Amino acid sequence: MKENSFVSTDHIRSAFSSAMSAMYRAEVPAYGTLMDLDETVNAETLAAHPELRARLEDTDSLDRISQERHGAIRLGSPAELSMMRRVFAVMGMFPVGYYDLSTAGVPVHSTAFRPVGDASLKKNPFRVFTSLLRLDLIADEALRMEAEETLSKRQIFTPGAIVLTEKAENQGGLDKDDAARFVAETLETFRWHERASVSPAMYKRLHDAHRLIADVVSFKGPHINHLTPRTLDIDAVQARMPDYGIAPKAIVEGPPTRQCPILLRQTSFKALEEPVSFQADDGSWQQGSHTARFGEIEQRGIALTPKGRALYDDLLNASRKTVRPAADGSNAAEYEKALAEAFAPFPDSWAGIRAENLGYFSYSLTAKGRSAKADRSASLDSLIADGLVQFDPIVYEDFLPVSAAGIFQSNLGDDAAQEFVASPNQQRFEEDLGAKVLNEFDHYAAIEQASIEECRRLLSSVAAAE
Ligand code: OOG
Ligand code: NI
Repeated sequence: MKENSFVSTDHIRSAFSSAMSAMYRAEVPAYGTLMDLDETVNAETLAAHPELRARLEDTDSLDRISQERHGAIRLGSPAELSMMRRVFAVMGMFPVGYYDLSTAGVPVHSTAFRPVGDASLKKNPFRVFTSLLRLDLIADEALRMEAEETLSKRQIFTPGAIVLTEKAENQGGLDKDDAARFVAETLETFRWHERASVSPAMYKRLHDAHRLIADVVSFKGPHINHLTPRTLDIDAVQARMPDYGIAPKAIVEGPPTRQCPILLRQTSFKALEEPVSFQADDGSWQQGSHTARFGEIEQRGIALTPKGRALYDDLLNASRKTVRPAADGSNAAEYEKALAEAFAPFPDSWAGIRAENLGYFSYSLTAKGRSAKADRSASLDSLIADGLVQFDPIVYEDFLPVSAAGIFQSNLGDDAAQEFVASPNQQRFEEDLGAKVLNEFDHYAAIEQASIEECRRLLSSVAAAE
Protein backbone atom coordinates (compact mmCIF):
# COMPACT_ATOMS: atom_id res chain seq x y z
CA MET A 1 0.00 0.00 0.00
CA LYS A 2 1.25 3.45 -0.81
CA GLU A 3 1.93 5.64 2.17
CA ASN A 4 -0.06 8.55 0.80
CA SER A 5 -3.29 6.57 1.04
CA PHE A 6 -3.07 6.64 4.84
CA VAL A 7 -5.21 9.07 6.77
CA SER A 8 -3.36 11.25 9.27
CA THR A 9 -3.11 10.23 12.92
CA ASP A 10 -4.67 13.63 13.74
CA HIS A 11 -7.71 12.65 11.71
CA ILE A 12 -8.05 9.33 13.57
CA ARG A 13 -7.76 11.11 16.94
CA SER A 14 -10.45 13.64 15.97
CA ALA A 15 -12.81 10.88 14.82
CA PHE A 16 -12.11 8.93 18.01
CA SER A 17 -12.73 11.88 20.34
CA SER A 18 -16.02 12.76 18.67
CA ALA A 19 -17.18 9.12 18.73
CA MET A 20 -16.29 8.96 22.43
CA SER A 21 -18.15 12.21 23.09
CA ALA A 22 -21.32 10.88 21.45
CA MET A 23 -21.06 7.60 23.36
CA TYR A 24 -20.49 9.28 26.73
CA ARG A 25 -23.29 11.79 26.23
CA ALA A 26 -25.65 8.92 25.53
CA GLU A 27 -24.37 6.90 28.51
CA VAL A 28 -24.32 9.76 31.04
CA PRO A 29 -27.09 12.32 30.39
CA ALA A 30 -25.79 14.62 33.17
CA TYR A 31 -22.65 15.01 31.08
CA GLY A 32 -24.79 16.33 28.21
CA THR A 33 -26.29 18.85 30.64
CA LEU A 34 -22.80 20.02 31.65
CA MET A 35 -21.88 20.42 27.97
CA ASP A 36 -25.02 22.50 27.36
CA LEU A 37 -24.15 24.75 30.31
CA ASP A 38 -20.56 25.03 29.08
CA GLU A 39 -21.69 26.01 25.56
CA THR A 40 -24.04 28.64 27.02
CA VAL A 41 -21.30 30.15 29.19
CA ASN A 42 -18.79 30.10 26.33
CA ALA A 43 -21.26 31.89 24.02
CA GLU A 44 -22.03 34.50 26.71
CA THR A 45 -18.33 35.02 27.44
CA LEU A 46 -17.54 35.55 23.76
CA ALA A 47 -20.45 38.00 23.38
CA ALA A 48 -19.29 40.00 26.42
CA HIS A 49 -15.62 40.09 25.36
CA PRO A 50 -15.18 40.99 21.68
CA GLU A 51 -11.40 41.19 22.15
CA LEU A 52 -11.36 37.57 23.36
CA ARG A 53 -13.45 36.54 20.36
CA ALA A 54 -11.02 38.28 18.00
CA ARG A 55 -8.01 36.63 19.64
CA LEU A 56 -9.59 33.16 19.55
CA GLU A 57 -10.56 33.64 15.91
CA ASP A 58 -6.88 34.12 15.14
CA THR A 59 -5.61 31.16 17.11
CA ASP A 60 -8.44 28.59 17.38
CA SER A 61 -11.48 27.75 15.42
CA LEU A 62 -14.46 29.14 17.29
CA ASP A 63 -16.82 26.31 16.46
CA ARG A 64 -14.57 23.89 18.34
CA ILE A 65 -14.25 25.94 21.54
CA SER A 66 -16.61 23.75 23.57
CA GLN A 67 -15.21 20.42 22.37
CA GLU A 68 -13.64 17.86 24.69
CA ARG A 69 -10.03 18.39 25.63
CA HIS A 70 -9.49 15.26 27.68
CA GLY A 71 -10.87 12.09 29.25
CA ALA A 72 -9.56 9.55 31.76
CA ILE A 73 -9.28 5.79 32.24
CA ARG A 74 -7.82 3.52 34.94
CA LEU A 75 -6.06 0.34 33.84
CA GLY A 76 -5.44 -2.82 35.80
CA SER A 77 -2.22 -4.41 34.51
CA PRO A 78 1.08 -3.71 32.77
CA ALA A 79 -0.12 -5.65 29.71
CA GLU A 80 -3.15 -3.37 29.40
CA LEU A 81 -0.97 -0.28 29.76
CA SER A 82 1.53 -1.29 27.10
CA MET A 83 -1.18 -2.27 24.61
CA MET A 84 -2.97 1.00 25.33
CA ARG A 85 0.23 2.84 24.44
CA ARG A 86 0.28 1.11 21.03
CA VAL A 87 -3.41 1.86 20.41
CA PHE A 88 -3.00 5.53 21.30
CA ALA A 89 0.08 5.80 19.06
CA VAL A 90 -2.16 4.96 16.06
CA MET A 91 -4.07 8.15 16.95
CA GLY A 92 -0.92 10.23 17.35
CA MET A 93 -1.05 10.23 21.15
CA PHE A 94 2.13 9.67 23.16
CA PRO A 95 2.81 9.37 26.90
CA VAL A 96 3.89 12.69 28.39
CA GLY A 97 4.73 13.14 32.07
CA TYR A 98 4.61 10.89 35.12
CA TYR A 99 2.13 11.54 37.92
CA ASP A 100 2.49 9.78 41.27
CA LEU A 101 -0.82 9.93 43.10
CA SER A 102 0.12 7.63 45.99
CA THR A 103 0.98 10.63 48.19
CA ALA A 104 -2.59 11.84 47.74
CA GLY A 105 -4.05 8.55 48.93
CA VAL A 106 -4.90 7.18 45.49
CA PRO A 107 -3.17 3.86 44.65
CA VAL A 108 -2.30 4.67 41.02
CA HIS A 109 0.42 6.25 38.94
CA SER A 110 -0.35 7.86 35.64
CA THR A 111 0.67 9.51 32.40
CA ALA A 112 -1.19 11.57 29.82
CA PHE A 113 -1.39 10.25 26.27
CA ARG A 114 -1.54 13.31 24.07
CA PRO A 115 -0.52 14.75 20.74
CA VAL A 116 2.91 16.37 20.74
CA GLY A 117 3.97 19.24 18.53
CA ASP A 118 2.17 22.46 17.81
CA ALA A 119 0.52 21.40 14.56
CA SER A 120 -1.06 18.21 15.97
CA LEU A 121 -2.25 19.99 19.12
CA LYS A 122 -3.92 22.66 17.00
CA LYS A 123 -5.70 20.06 14.85
CA ASN A 124 -7.08 18.28 17.89
CA PRO A 125 -5.64 18.44 21.41
CA PHE A 126 -7.57 15.46 22.83
CA ARG A 127 -5.68 13.67 25.62
CA VAL A 128 -6.38 10.72 27.89
CA PHE A 129 -5.19 10.80 31.51
CA THR A 130 -4.29 7.14 31.96
CA SER A 131 -3.72 5.57 35.36
CA LEU A 132 -2.34 2.18 36.28
CA LEU A 133 -3.60 0.56 39.46
CA ARG A 134 -0.84 -0.15 41.99
CA LEU A 135 -1.72 -3.38 43.68
CA ASP A 136 1.66 -3.18 45.42
CA LEU A 137 0.14 -0.52 47.66
CA ILE A 138 -2.59 -2.86 48.89
CA ALA A 139 -1.78 -4.31 52.29
CA ASP A 140 -4.05 -7.38 52.13
CA GLU A 141 -1.98 -9.96 50.23
CA ALA A 142 -4.80 -12.43 49.60
CA LEU A 143 -6.97 -9.71 48.12
CA ARG A 144 -4.09 -8.47 46.01
CA MET A 145 -3.63 -11.92 44.50
CA GLU A 146 -7.34 -12.35 43.82
CA ALA A 147 -7.47 -8.94 42.16
CA GLU A 148 -4.48 -9.83 39.98
CA GLU A 149 -6.06 -13.13 39.05
CA THR A 150 -9.35 -11.45 38.08
CA LEU A 151 -7.54 -8.84 36.01
CA SER A 152 -5.40 -11.44 34.24
CA LYS A 153 -8.54 -13.08 32.86
CA ARG A 154 -9.97 -10.07 31.10
CA GLN A 155 -9.20 -8.82 27.60
CA ILE A 156 -10.07 -5.14 27.30
CA PHE A 157 -9.30 -4.86 23.57
CA THR A 158 -11.45 -6.38 20.84
CA PRO A 159 -9.68 -8.75 18.41
CA GLY A 160 -10.37 -6.17 15.67
CA ALA A 161 -8.68 -3.38 17.63
CA ILE A 162 -5.59 -5.54 18.12
CA VAL A 163 -5.39 -6.60 14.46
CA LEU A 164 -5.81 -3.01 13.22
CA THR A 165 -3.22 -1.67 15.69
CA GLU A 166 -0.72 -4.26 14.43
CA LYS A 167 -1.62 -3.41 10.84
CA ALA A 168 -1.03 0.31 11.49
CA GLU A 169 2.33 -0.50 13.08
CA ASN A 170 3.41 -2.75 10.21
CA GLN A 171 2.25 -0.48 7.38
CA GLY A 172 2.99 2.83 9.06
CA GLY A 173 -0.63 3.95 9.03
CA LEU A 174 -4.25 3.09 8.19
CA ASP A 175 -6.36 3.88 5.15
CA LYS A 176 -9.75 5.54 5.45
CA ASP A 177 -11.84 2.37 5.87
CA ASP A 178 -9.43 0.76 8.33
CA ALA A 179 -9.26 4.01 10.31
CA ALA A 180 -13.06 4.08 10.63
CA ARG A 181 -13.04 0.44 11.77
CA PHE A 182 -10.21 1.12 14.18
CA VAL A 183 -12.19 3.95 15.82
CA ALA A 184 -15.29 1.77 16.20
CA GLU A 185 -13.32 -1.19 17.59
CA THR A 186 -11.24 0.92 19.97
CA LEU A 187 -14.31 2.68 21.33
CA GLU A 188 -15.46 -0.69 22.74
CA THR A 189 -12.61 -0.62 25.29
CA PHE A 190 -14.05 2.57 26.81
CA ARG A 191 -17.65 1.43 27.03
CA TRP A 192 -19.58 1.06 30.29
CA HIS A 193 -20.55 -2.44 31.42
CA GLU A 194 -23.67 -2.69 33.50
CA ARG A 195 -22.76 -6.24 34.50
CA ALA A 196 -19.80 -6.53 36.82
CA SER A 197 -17.39 -9.43 36.44
CA VAL A 198 -17.06 -10.14 40.16
CA SER A 199 -19.46 -11.46 42.80
CA PRO A 200 -21.19 -9.09 45.23
CA ALA A 201 -18.94 -10.39 48.02
CA MET A 202 -15.77 -9.80 46.03
CA TYR A 203 -16.94 -6.31 45.05
CA LYS A 204 -17.46 -5.47 48.69
CA ARG A 205 -13.99 -6.67 49.66
CA LEU A 206 -12.38 -4.70 46.84
CA HIS A 207 -14.45 -1.65 47.71
CA ASP A 208 -13.53 -1.87 51.38
CA ALA A 209 -9.84 -1.99 50.47
CA HIS A 210 -10.24 1.14 48.28
CA ARG A 211 -13.07 2.34 46.04
CA LEU A 212 -10.66 2.77 43.21
CA ILE A 213 -9.61 -0.86 43.33
CA ALA A 214 -13.25 -1.90 43.01
CA ASP A 215 -13.65 0.42 40.04
CA VAL A 216 -10.68 -1.03 38.18
CA VAL A 217 -11.01 -4.72 39.05
CA SER A 218 -14.78 -5.34 38.98
CA PHE A 219 -15.56 -4.67 35.32
CA LYS A 220 -14.80 -6.07 31.88
CA GLY A 221 -13.07 -2.92 30.76
CA PRO A 222 -11.69 0.49 31.77
CA HIS A 223 -14.86 2.50 31.12
CA ILE A 224 -14.13 6.14 30.33
CA ASN A 225 -14.80 7.81 33.70
CA HIS A 226 -15.13 11.41 32.50
CA LEU A 227 -14.75 13.71 29.55
CA THR A 228 -13.72 17.33 29.84
CA PRO A 229 -14.66 20.12 27.46
CA ARG A 230 -12.96 23.49 27.49
CA THR A 231 -14.57 26.46 29.20
CA LEU A 232 -13.85 30.16 28.76
CA ASP A 233 -15.14 30.96 32.27
CA ILE A 234 -14.73 28.18 34.81
CA ASP A 235 -15.99 30.26 37.76
CA ALA A 236 -19.28 30.91 35.94
CA VAL A 237 -19.82 27.21 35.15
CA GLN A 238 -18.97 26.23 38.74
CA ALA A 239 -21.45 28.78 40.09
CA ARG A 240 -24.26 27.80 37.73
CA MET A 241 -24.08 23.98 37.93
CA PRO A 242 -26.73 23.80 40.69
CA ASP A 243 -29.17 25.79 38.48
CA TYR A 244 -28.84 22.97 35.96
CA GLY A 245 -29.49 20.30 38.56
CA ILE A 246 -25.91 19.03 38.78
CA ALA A 247 -23.79 19.01 41.94
CA PRO A 248 -20.35 20.65 41.56
CA LYS A 249 -17.33 19.40 43.49
CA ALA A 250 -16.41 21.61 46.43
CA ILE A 251 -13.77 23.81 44.80
CA VAL A 252 -12.11 24.61 41.48
CA GLU A 253 -8.72 22.84 41.40
CA GLY A 254 -5.51 24.64 40.46
CA PRO A 255 -4.49 28.31 40.56
CA PRO A 256 -6.90 31.09 41.56
CA THR A 257 -8.79 33.34 39.12
CA ARG A 258 -6.25 35.67 37.49
CA GLN A 259 -5.87 38.22 34.68
CA CYS A 260 -3.18 36.06 33.08
CA PRO A 261 -4.21 32.43 33.51
CA ILE A 262 -1.45 29.96 34.39
CA LEU A 263 -1.37 26.16 34.02
CA LEU A 264 -4.78 24.56 34.39
CA ARG A 265 -8.00 25.09 36.35
CA GLN A 266 -10.52 22.24 36.58
CA THR A 267 -13.79 21.39 38.21
CA SER A 268 -16.36 18.61 37.86
CA PHE A 269 -19.74 17.47 38.94
CA LYS A 270 -19.66 14.69 41.48
CA ALA A 271 -19.67 11.11 40.25
CA LEU A 272 -23.10 9.54 39.92
CA GLU A 273 -24.31 6.45 41.72
CA GLU A 274 -25.32 4.12 38.90
CA PRO A 275 -27.09 0.75 38.87
CA VAL A 276 -24.92 -2.30 38.15
CA SER A 277 -25.45 -6.01 38.70
CA PHE A 278 -23.24 -8.67 40.21
CA GLN A 279 -23.40 -12.40 39.65
CA ALA A 280 -23.64 -14.35 42.89
CA ASP A 281 -22.06 -17.81 43.31
CA ASP A 282 -25.42 -19.46 42.57
CA GLY A 283 -25.46 -17.76 39.15
CA SER A 284 -28.23 -15.26 39.91
CA TRP A 285 -27.77 -11.56 39.10
CA GLN A 286 -28.14 -9.13 41.98
CA GLN A 287 -28.76 -5.42 41.69
CA GLY A 288 -26.25 -3.06 43.23
CA SER A 289 -24.68 0.29 42.44
CA HIS A 290 -21.32 1.75 41.56
CA THR A 291 -20.02 5.32 41.65
CA ALA A 292 -17.36 6.24 39.14
CA ARG A 293 -18.49 8.44 36.29
CA PHE A 294 -18.65 12.21 36.19
CA GLY A 295 -18.18 15.24 33.93
CA GLU A 296 -15.47 17.86 34.16
CA ILE A 297 -14.52 21.20 32.57
CA GLU A 298 -11.12 22.81 32.18
CA GLN A 299 -9.59 26.21 31.48
CA ARG A 300 -5.95 26.32 30.43
CA GLY A 301 -3.32 29.02 30.81
CA ILE A 302 0.38 29.49 30.16
CA ALA A 303 2.88 26.62 30.53
CA LEU A 304 5.33 27.39 33.33
CA THR A 305 9.09 26.86 33.31
CA PRO A 306 10.58 24.66 36.06
CA LYS A 307 11.16 27.90 38.01
CA GLY A 308 7.54 29.00 37.53
CA ARG A 309 6.26 25.56 38.40
CA ALA A 310 8.30 25.47 41.61
CA LEU A 311 6.80 28.84 42.57
CA TYR A 312 3.31 27.53 41.76
CA ASP A 313 3.86 24.43 43.92
CA ASP A 314 5.21 26.54 46.82
CA LEU A 315 2.30 28.98 46.73
CA LEU A 316 -0.29 26.21 46.46
CA ASN A 317 1.27 24.40 49.42
CA ALA A 318 1.35 27.64 51.39
CA SER A 319 -2.35 28.27 50.75
CA ARG A 320 -3.24 24.73 51.78
CA LYS A 321 -1.38 25.18 55.03
CA THR A 322 -3.74 28.07 55.76
CA VAL A 323 -6.97 26.43 54.59
CA ARG A 324 -7.44 22.83 53.42
CA PRO A 325 -10.48 22.55 51.16
CA ALA A 326 -13.18 20.50 52.89
CA ALA A 327 -14.86 17.84 50.75
CA ASP A 328 -18.35 19.12 51.59
CA GLY A 329 -17.60 22.64 50.32
CA SER A 330 -18.22 24.21 53.74
CA ASN A 331 -15.03 26.32 53.61
CA ALA A 332 -14.92 26.91 49.83
CA ALA A 333 -15.08 30.72 50.09
CA GLU A 334 -12.39 30.77 52.76
CA TYR A 335 -10.20 28.49 50.64
CA GLU A 336 -10.63 30.71 47.57
CA LYS A 337 -9.60 33.75 49.57
CA ALA A 338 -6.53 32.03 51.02
CA LEU A 339 -5.56 30.80 47.55
CA ALA A 340 -5.86 34.25 45.97
CA GLU A 341 -3.81 35.79 48.79
CA ALA A 342 -1.13 33.10 48.60
CA PHE A 343 -0.71 33.76 44.86
CA ALA A 344 -0.11 37.50 45.25
CA PRO A 345 3.68 37.06 44.68
CA PHE A 346 3.08 35.43 41.27
CA PRO A 347 3.24 38.26 38.68
CA ASP A 348 -0.04 38.74 36.87
CA SER A 349 1.08 40.30 33.59
CA TRP A 350 2.65 38.50 30.62
CA ALA A 351 5.61 40.88 30.71
CA GLY A 352 6.07 40.24 34.44
CA ILE A 353 5.91 36.47 33.99
CA ARG A 354 8.39 36.70 31.14
CA ALA A 355 10.76 39.04 32.99
CA GLU A 356 11.07 36.56 35.86
CA ASN A 357 11.43 33.59 33.50
CA LEU A 358 8.35 31.88 34.96
CA GLY A 359 6.53 30.92 31.75
CA TYR A 360 7.12 29.79 28.17
CA PHE A 361 6.34 32.14 25.29
CA SER A 362 6.08 31.89 21.56
CA TYR A 363 7.83 34.78 19.78
CA SER A 364 6.88 36.29 16.43
CA LEU A 365 7.72 39.37 14.36
CA THR A 366 5.48 42.40 14.63
CA ALA A 367 4.39 44.25 11.47
CA LYS A 368 7.29 46.62 12.15
CA GLY A 369 9.64 43.67 12.61
CA ARG A 370 8.58 42.25 9.26
CA SER A 371 9.53 45.40 7.39
CA ALA A 372 12.20 47.17 9.42
CA LYS A 373 15.92 46.76 9.28
CA ALA A 374 17.20 44.94 12.29
CA ASP A 375 20.44 44.14 13.99
CA ARG A 376 20.58 40.34 13.91
CA SER A 377 22.84 40.13 16.89
CA ALA A 378 20.53 42.24 19.09
CA SER A 379 19.20 40.54 22.20
CA LEU A 380 15.63 39.30 22.31
CA ASP A 381 14.85 41.89 25.00
CA SER A 382 16.04 44.76 22.83
CA LEU A 383 14.14 43.42 19.77
CA ILE A 384 11.03 43.42 21.97
CA ALA A 385 11.80 46.88 23.36
CA ASP A 386 12.20 48.18 19.78
CA GLY A 387 8.77 46.79 18.89
CA LEU A 388 10.13 44.29 16.34
CA VAL A 389 9.26 41.09 18.19
CA GLN A 390 6.15 40.20 20.21
CA PHE A 391 5.44 37.31 22.58
CA ASP A 392 2.36 35.19 23.35
CA PRO A 393 1.90 32.61 26.10
CA ILE A 394 2.32 28.93 25.18
CA VAL A 395 -0.67 26.94 26.46
CA TYR A 396 -0.11 24.29 29.14
CA GLU A 397 -1.07 20.90 27.68
CA ASP A 398 -0.47 18.64 30.69
CA PHE A 399 -1.97 17.91 34.10
CA LEU A 400 -1.29 18.75 37.74
CA PRO A 401 -0.89 15.98 40.32
CA VAL A 402 -2.47 17.89 43.24
CA SER A 403 -5.46 18.81 41.04
CA ALA A 404 -5.76 15.27 39.68
CA ALA A 405 -5.77 13.95 43.25
CA GLY A 406 -8.52 16.44 44.14
CA ILE A 407 -10.57 15.25 41.16
CA PHE A 408 -10.04 11.59 42.10
CA GLN A 409 -10.94 12.22 45.74
CA SER A 410 -14.13 14.12 45.10
CA ASN A 411 -15.29 11.38 42.77
CA LEU A 412 -14.34 8.41 44.89
CA GLY A 413 -16.50 9.62 47.73
CA ASP A 414 -15.43 11.89 50.50
CA ASP A 415 -14.56 9.08 52.87
CA ALA A 416 -12.06 7.56 50.46
CA ALA A 417 -8.94 9.38 51.65
CA GLN A 418 -6.29 6.93 52.81
CA GLU A 419 -2.68 7.35 53.71
CA PHE A 420 -0.05 5.68 51.54
CA VAL A 421 3.65 6.19 51.87
CA ALA A 422 4.91 8.31 49.00
CA SER A 423 6.43 5.89 46.54
CA PRO A 424 6.87 7.34 43.09
CA ASN A 425 8.17 4.67 40.78
CA GLN A 426 8.59 6.14 37.33
CA GLN A 427 11.04 3.46 36.32
CA ARG A 428 8.55 0.70 37.09
CA PHE A 429 5.81 2.61 35.29
CA GLU A 430 7.98 2.97 32.19
CA GLU A 431 8.87 -0.74 32.25
CA ASP A 432 5.17 -1.57 32.37
CA LEU A 433 4.40 0.98 29.66
CA GLY A 434 7.15 -0.38 27.43
CA ALA A 435 8.49 3.12 26.72
CA LYS A 436 9.81 6.20 28.45
CA VAL A 437 7.39 9.05 29.10
CA LEU A 438 8.26 12.33 27.41
CA ASN A 439 9.32 15.27 29.54
CA GLU A 440 6.73 18.05 29.40
CA PHE A 441 9.25 20.87 29.96
CA ASP A 442 11.36 19.79 26.97
CA HIS A 443 8.27 20.09 24.80
CA TYR A 444 7.51 23.71 25.78
CA ALA A 445 11.16 24.75 25.71
CA ALA A 446 11.47 23.36 22.16
CA ILE A 447 8.42 25.30 20.94
CA GLU A 448 9.78 28.49 22.50
CA GLN A 449 13.27 27.94 21.07
CA ALA A 450 11.93 27.21 17.58
CA SER A 451 9.89 30.43 17.64
CA ILE A 452 12.98 32.46 18.60
CA GLU A 453 15.04 30.88 15.83
CA GLU A 454 12.28 31.57 13.32
CA CYS A 455 12.22 35.25 14.35
CA ARG A 456 15.98 35.49 13.91
CA ARG A 457 15.85 33.72 10.56
CA LEU A 458 13.14 36.09 9.28
CA LEU A 459 14.97 39.12 10.66
CA SER A 460 18.23 38.10 9.13
CA SER A 461 16.59 37.45 5.76
CA VAL A 462 15.19 40.99 5.98
CA ALA A 463 18.71 42.21 6.67
CA ALA A 464 20.23 39.96 3.97
CA ALA A 465 17.78 41.20 1.37
CA GLU A 466 19.09 44.76 1.69
C1 OOG B 1 -8.39 10.88 36.64
C2 OOG B 1 -8.33 12.15 37.42
C3 OOG B 1 -7.32 13.10 36.82
C4 OOG B 1 -7.57 15.36 35.72
O1 OOG B 1 -8.24 16.07 34.97
O2 OOG B 1 -6.69 15.82 36.47
C5 OOG B 1 -7.86 13.92 35.73
C6 OOG B 1 -9.36 9.87 37.16
O3 OOG B 1 -10.23 10.19 38.00
O4 OOG B 1 -9.25 8.72 36.68
O5 OOG B 1 -8.56 13.52 34.83
NI1 NI C 1 -9.85 15.11 34.15
